[in-house]
Order: sequence, then structure tokens, then C-alpha cells
Amino acid sequence: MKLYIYEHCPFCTRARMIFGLKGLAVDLQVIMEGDVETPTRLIGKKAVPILEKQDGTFMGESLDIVRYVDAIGPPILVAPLSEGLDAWVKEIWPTALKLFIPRFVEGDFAEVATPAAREAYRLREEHAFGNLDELRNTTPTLVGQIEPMLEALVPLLASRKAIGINDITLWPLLRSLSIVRAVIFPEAVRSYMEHLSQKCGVPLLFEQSR
Ligand SMILES: N[C@@H](CCC(=O)N[C@@H](CS)C(=O)NCC(=O)O)C(=O)O
Repeated sequence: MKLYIYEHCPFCTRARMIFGLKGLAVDLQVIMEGDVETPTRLIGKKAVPILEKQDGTFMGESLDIVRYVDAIGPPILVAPLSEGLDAWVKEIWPTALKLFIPRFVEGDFAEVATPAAREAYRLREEHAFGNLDELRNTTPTLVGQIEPMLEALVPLLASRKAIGINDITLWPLLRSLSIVRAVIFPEAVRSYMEHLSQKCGVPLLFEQSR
């Protein structure tokens, strides 16, 4: 199977995770930012991730892809849904976005490897978030807001024994935040991040934090 992604994209990370966690091979294909033609041809709109299945058909929507792949052989997403974790992800998401988006735009990702692609990405995010330099300047305030939220995650993680759909929505968000150098993760959160990175084979972004 082939998975069309942006390397930075947390929704694409969800789909990458399930292949890694299940030990299933997948051919990763990066779509360049600004390439409207490829995704539109495959699923009728400009959005990733896109899965090309073995029968040659295409599927969009990260969680649909995750459920489809998990159903190949014995499912591994067996942990019961944690409403606490679900609510935590929804609460932190808007603040986290404001921190990682301005850094993604400057990031070292294959989809922005050309000046034209990087500019297309910058314009896309500026359209959604306004001036990105101004957003970056709010980092200290945003970090002050997000660190207590990360502390509140520690007890929610403590009781986790099996992997479930919560990990598929939570871990990509934490991975995205790992590009923000100013964010200090509680030890238990950092160890959860490293552990799942190893298990699913998707790298964190600490090495290019900025
Ligand atoms: N609901 C979709 C959301 C996917 C999504 O928003 N992907 C972003 C990339 S991070 C995208 O493709 N945006 C459109 C674009 O590139 O213009 C899913 O879960 O797969």
C-alpha cells in the first residue's frame, strides 16, 4: 500500500503510526505543498493523508485509514476510549497549533524542500492563522498556557496499559509540539513520546526544534 503524506502533518502521522504499530510495510509518498493536482486526482480534494489500497482505490480521512489498517489481521487498538484523554486533546489543540504552525513553516520537511513549496505552505498557514511572525512573538504566553496542560496529562497517562485510538490522536499532537524548543515536557510525557516513537517508527521533531 502507499500512503501520501506531508511529513509535518499530525493527521498523516496518525496514519503512519498504525502501519508502524502493526508492523505492516507501507510506501510513504510525500506530496509537495502547493501540489493541488495530485490529491485532487486521487480523492477529489486537496487533503492528506491519502491511502492507496492494494486494490488500487484511494481513501482519505486519517481516522478512516487508521480503522481500515487496524482491521487487517488482529486489531491492536484495543484500549477502551478514555474520555479524559479525548477531552484533553480537544482542549490543548488550539493553543498547540499556535505554537507549532509558525515552526512547521520554517521546518525541515520534504514537502517544503523547494522555495515555491515553502512559500505555498507559508501562504496556506498565513491564510488560516494571520501573520506568523506575530504569532511566533506570542510564544512565551502560549508556553505559559500549555505547560500546566501538559502537567495535567501526566495522571491521564499513568493508568494506560494498552494502545487505543486515544494514542492515535494524542501522540501526533505531542510530536508536533516537539518542534517547539521552549516547551518543557514533564518527564512522564516525554517518556510516553519517546516510547511510542520507537514503537511506531515515526521520529519526533526535537532534533529540529526551534
Ligand atoms: N479530517 C482530515 C484532516 C486532514 C488535514 O487537514 N490535512 C491537512 C494537512 S495537515 C491538509 O491536507 N490541508 C489541506 C491543504 O494542504 O491545503 C483527516 O483527519 O485526515
